[in-house]
Amino acid sequence: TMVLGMGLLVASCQSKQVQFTEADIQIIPKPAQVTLNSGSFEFNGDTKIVVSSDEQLQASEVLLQALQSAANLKLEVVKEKPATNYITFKTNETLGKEAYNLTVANGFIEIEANGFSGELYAMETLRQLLPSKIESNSVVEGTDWIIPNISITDEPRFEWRGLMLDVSRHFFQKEYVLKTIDRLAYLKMNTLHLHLVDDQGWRIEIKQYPKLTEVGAYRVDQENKAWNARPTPELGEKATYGGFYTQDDIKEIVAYAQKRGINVVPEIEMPAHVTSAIASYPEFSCLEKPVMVPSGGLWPITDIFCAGKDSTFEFLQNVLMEVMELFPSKYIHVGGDEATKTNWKTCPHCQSRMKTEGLENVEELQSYFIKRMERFVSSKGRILIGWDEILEGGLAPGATVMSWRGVKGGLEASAEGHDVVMTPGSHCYFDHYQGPMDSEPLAWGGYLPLSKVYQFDPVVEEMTEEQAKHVLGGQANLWSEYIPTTDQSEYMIFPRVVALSETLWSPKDNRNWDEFTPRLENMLERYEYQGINYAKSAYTLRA
Ligand code: TNX
Repeated sequence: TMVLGMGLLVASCQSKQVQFTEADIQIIPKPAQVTLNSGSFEFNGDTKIVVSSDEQLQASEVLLQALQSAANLKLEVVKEKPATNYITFKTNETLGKEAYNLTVANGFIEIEANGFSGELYAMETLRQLLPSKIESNSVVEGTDWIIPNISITDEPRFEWRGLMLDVSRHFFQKEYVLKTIDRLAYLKMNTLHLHLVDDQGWRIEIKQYPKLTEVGAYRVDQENKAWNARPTPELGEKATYGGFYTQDDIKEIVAYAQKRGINVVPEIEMPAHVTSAIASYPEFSCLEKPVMVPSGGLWPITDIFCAGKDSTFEFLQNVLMEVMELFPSKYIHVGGDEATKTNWKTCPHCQSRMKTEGLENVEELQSYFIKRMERFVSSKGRILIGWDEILEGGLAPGATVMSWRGVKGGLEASAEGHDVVMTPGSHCYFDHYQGPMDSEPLAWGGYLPLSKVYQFDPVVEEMTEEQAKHVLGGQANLWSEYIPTTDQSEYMIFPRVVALSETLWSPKDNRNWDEFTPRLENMLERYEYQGINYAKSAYTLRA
C-alpha cells in the first residue's frame, strides 16, 4: 500500500496529455471563434484559481461547484499567480460586457473579459469543455478532467436572450425559478421574463394591496383539460389552488439571477388579462362587479381595467412603484395584449375620458392607457415594454415592443425607431407541440419542432439595416395554460431552448443544423446528469 500511495501522489502532480479533435469541442451556443491547439490541460488537486475581485470569485463558482461535486476536486482560490496549473483573469476594457477571450495552454488558463458576464460565460464554456460527467451531482470515478488547449474569442450576437415563464396560469415555486435561472446561464441566456399577472392568478405580493394575493392568487381548481372548457366559477366557491411570491421571494430570485448574469423582467399585465386583480379589487374595472379568479385558459374575458377612472391609474402606479423597488430591470413589462374592449364602449367613465381627451375609438383609449403608464415608468428612469398590441392607436414615445403576432409588430415598431424584442409565435412559442399531436402530451396547439427553433432569426429579411439595429434580440415564451407541473415545464423548454440559445448568441454564419445536432447530443447527456426532463421525442424527431 505504501508503494501504491506514492504512485498516486506522483500521478497527481504530473498532468496527463490527450490530443483532442475539432469534434470534441461541443460548446453550445457555438462560440464566435475557436482555434484548437495541440496539447491539453488537466484539472487536478493542485489546480488553483487566481481571483482579484468578488465578481471573479462569483463567476468561478459554477466551475468550482461542478469540479467539487463530480470530480471531487476542491480547487484552491488564491490571490497570487502560482508557477503553473492555474486559471487567471485579465481585464480587457476593449471587450463588450458579455464578451470573453479564453486561452487554454500548457499549464494555465487565461480568461480575458470586461466585467462579470464575460467572466461567467468563460467559466460556463470551461464547464462545457469538460466531459459531460462534470454535470453529475455525485463523484464520478475513473475520469480524467482534461480539456484541450484552445483559444476562443466569443461574444453574443444579441443583447436580449430570453425566456418567459408564465407563472400565472399555473404557479411555479421559487425553487423551480432558481433552477431555471441556472439552466439559462449555462446556455449564456441573460433574460428571464416573469409573466406575474394574468386572469388565472396574481403572483406577486404587493404590500399596499394585500387582496391581490389573498384573493387573486387562488382559484377553484387547476383543471384545464380543454381550451375554454371550464365555466367561470360560481361566486363564493372555495378557491385554494395557486400561490404567489412574497417580496422576500422576489428579492431572492432577483439576487440569485444577478449572480448568474440574468436580468429578471417583471410583467404586470394591463389593461386586460387581469381577472385576478379585478376579483381582488372590482372597483378598478368598468362594471365593478364581483368576479372569481377563473381556471385554465378561459378566454376572452371582457372585464378589464377601467380606462376612465383616475383611481385605476393610481392603483397601477402604486403597484408598479413596489415592483420597481424589487426589480432593478431597466425594462418593465406592462402586457397590453388581447384587450377585449366591449365594456369600454359603454362605460360612462371611459366615454367621458374619450371625450375630454379627444379620442375617436377604443383603440386610441388603449393607446392613451399605455402612454399614461409609459410616462410614469419613464419618469422613474425605466423603459416600458409591452406586447405588440401597444402599437394600436399609437405607440408611446419611449416604449419597446415585444412582437408576438408574427414579426409584423417588430417591423412596424422598428420602422418608427423603437427597439423591439422578437418573439413570434411561429418560432418562439414553447407552449406549442414539438412532435406529432397524437404522441405528445396535451399542448396549446401549433407545431414548433426543434429544427424550426434553430431556424429562428430575430432579424427578418424585410428589415432595413436601420431597423435591424433596433432588434434587441429574441425570446421564447412558455404560456402555461396546459403546463401544471415543473416536469411538464422542463419538457416543453428542453431541448428547444438549446437551439434558441444558439440562434441568439452565435454569429449567423456559424449556425449549421447538421453540425449542431451532435453537439446537442452531448448537451442531452449533460441534461441526463442534471436530471432535466427534456423531451426525448423532440430529439428523435429532430429531422
Ligand atoms: C396569447 S402571446 C397570449 C397568451 C396565451 C397564448 C397562448 C400573448 C401576448 N397572449 O395569453 O397564453 O396566446 O399561446
